[in-house]
Amino acid sequence: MIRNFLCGIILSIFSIGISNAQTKAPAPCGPVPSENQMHWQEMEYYSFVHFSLNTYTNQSWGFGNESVNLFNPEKADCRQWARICKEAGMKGIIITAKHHCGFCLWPSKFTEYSVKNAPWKNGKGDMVREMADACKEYGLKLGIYLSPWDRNSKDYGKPEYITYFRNQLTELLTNYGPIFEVWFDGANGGDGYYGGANESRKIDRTTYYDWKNTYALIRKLQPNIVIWNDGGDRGDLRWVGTEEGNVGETNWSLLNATGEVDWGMLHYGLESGNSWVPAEVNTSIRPEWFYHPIEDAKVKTVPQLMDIYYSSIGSNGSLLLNFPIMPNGLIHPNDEKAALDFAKAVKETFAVNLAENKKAEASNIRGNAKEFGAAKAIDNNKNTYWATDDNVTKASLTIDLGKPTLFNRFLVQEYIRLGQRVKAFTVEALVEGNWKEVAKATTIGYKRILRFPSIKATKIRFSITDSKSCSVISNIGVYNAPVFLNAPSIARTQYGEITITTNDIGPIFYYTLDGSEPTTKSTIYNAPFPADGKVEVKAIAFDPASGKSSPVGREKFDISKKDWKIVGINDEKSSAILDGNPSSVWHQRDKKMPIDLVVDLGKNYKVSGFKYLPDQNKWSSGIITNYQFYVSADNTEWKLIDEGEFSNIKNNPVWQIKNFSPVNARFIKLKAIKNTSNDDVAGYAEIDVITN
Ligand code: FUL
Repeated sequence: MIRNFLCGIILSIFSIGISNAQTKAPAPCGPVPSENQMHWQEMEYYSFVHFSLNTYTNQSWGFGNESVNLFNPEKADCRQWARICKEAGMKGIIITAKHHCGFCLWPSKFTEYSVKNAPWKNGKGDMVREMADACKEYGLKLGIYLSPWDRNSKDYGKPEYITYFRNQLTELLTNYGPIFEVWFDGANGGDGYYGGANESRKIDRTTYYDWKNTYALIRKLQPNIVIWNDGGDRGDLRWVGTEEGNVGETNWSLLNATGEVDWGMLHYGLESGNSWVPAEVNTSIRPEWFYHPIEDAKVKTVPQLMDIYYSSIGSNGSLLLNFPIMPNGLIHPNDEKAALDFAKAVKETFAVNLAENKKAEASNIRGNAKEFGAAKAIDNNKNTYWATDDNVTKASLTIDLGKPTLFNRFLVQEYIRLGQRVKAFTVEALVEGNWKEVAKATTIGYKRILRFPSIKATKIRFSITDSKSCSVISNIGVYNAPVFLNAPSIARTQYGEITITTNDIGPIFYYTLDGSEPTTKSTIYNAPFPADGKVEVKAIAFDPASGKSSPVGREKFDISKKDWKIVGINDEKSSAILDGNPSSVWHQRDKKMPIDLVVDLGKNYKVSGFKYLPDQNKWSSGIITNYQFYVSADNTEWKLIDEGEFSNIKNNPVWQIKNFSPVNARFIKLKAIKNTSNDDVAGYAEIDVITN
């Protein structure tokens, strides 16, 4: 007996020895990341800072004629930005060295439109230098945003501009140490100052910048860099087609090296792609990219940021989260708090991997070799992996948690140095002897995290149900995340009825109408209630089971819309414009641009601004980019009060808010001059006014 046992041990040691000696690692499957892409992917989370002349003009995009004299951030402190990013768990910062307006945050030798002519530090300042130094001090990597579109340059649109652009790139990539990423915004060409020409200039973005040679220059100057470009010209990283903070549920890190890239490919990647082009999810901590004081109460909440976390880092993407810098040169305390609370929530969520070094077995192990065994997926070592035999594309791995354990998150990583393979997988839990599916998904890639309601189970089974090739899984994590409730949404109908809602299941709401912060002692919400006229509603969601409250949701409503009427339109569906519901929309499709929308406010008001919310649907149309705003006392004589553009409205279709000196108005007219698709459709989710 003992002899047999010993023989068994000797035999199995021998066979492991043989299989180890014979078992080769899997061959790469399709394209694989470069070393630079690999380093970038492992950074996972880093920030954008948006700072330029727009910060002083309350604009999203500068026209290019704004005065350099505006730039005087009296407290500018890149060390504050770096400290916050570091404490928030970020690994780098990308600074808007030059945004579309052309103003340079460094003293470029090639233009006068820069900090060297600004009052800040008497023209001796260099914000890119200060950023580089602060990054170094805090152990962060530095990235550069350089807008290809330059609305100030007289040469924009001509061949000379390419030399100018490359000269600026050379300055930035030579004088500020190692740069981890360079970011080329996709907004290109249109109206601008252009050295005084004040005209519209169009370029062909596929040929104008001669990216091939521009990329060669970049790689020569910074061999370890990754290049971001928004699709057409393949860099190392791709845009995900939205600025809302999410990538597709299916997310291949692949595209074709050449050819068109449509929205679907940006969002989902391309399963058959012949080039490694992973997704970077860029979004702002506030609705807009640049600082607007009106958004101080619109900073994303922890649950919103957690959602973004799962839809970016948890969906095989990286997360590039933006901080708008205030005119004084600092990050606003609300943004700092949100970023640090978010970091704390992430830390709490992933504090204990309940699967680490537990007992694990797999349905197939490559060559039966220990070095490819199930344990390699839960050994907390990113360089080892569980792999199956070459022909095995369906396989499962079961982890024994030892005792009934509560969990609600599943994390899995492929060893992407050998390519991305998995097309579909499921997660099951063993509850009282029965397997129950708790989650399923498609792709994995570098990292995939699934959420599901808490479940108590003794075992967890991860099954790959479809794959391009054998599986190569480097890491699995099982976690029990705390509850984070979303701030409730607050809406008001045209007739003054307030509704409070949430996507979370189960919580109750408390609210205030007097501006005070709501608590569980405030008024409880049972049903929609009337609150017309100017009022600020603040509400929290409260989960009685966990005793946790959500962040405060708040909405400020202006004058009553009860007596408002849309003038000259006979379609009753047009009431969607005033119904207070951001998801309902109405379009004018039977006219030629410019297209007017006239609203009768019912009586005379002192109006000091207006608000426009475009169509919020994914395949939206009629998004107005250029407008004129008129007022009238009698719907006959109109006075032009404001005109301009809703910058960046296509990528970021948030409320567009325009302020002006107060005027008397009984009728208002929003004239749509142009939309994002250059056709004759004007769409409106909501219209509102701001009164004194
Ligand atoms: C967009 C730009 O137009 C915005 O202003 C912002 O810089 C964002 C990151 O990219 O396309």
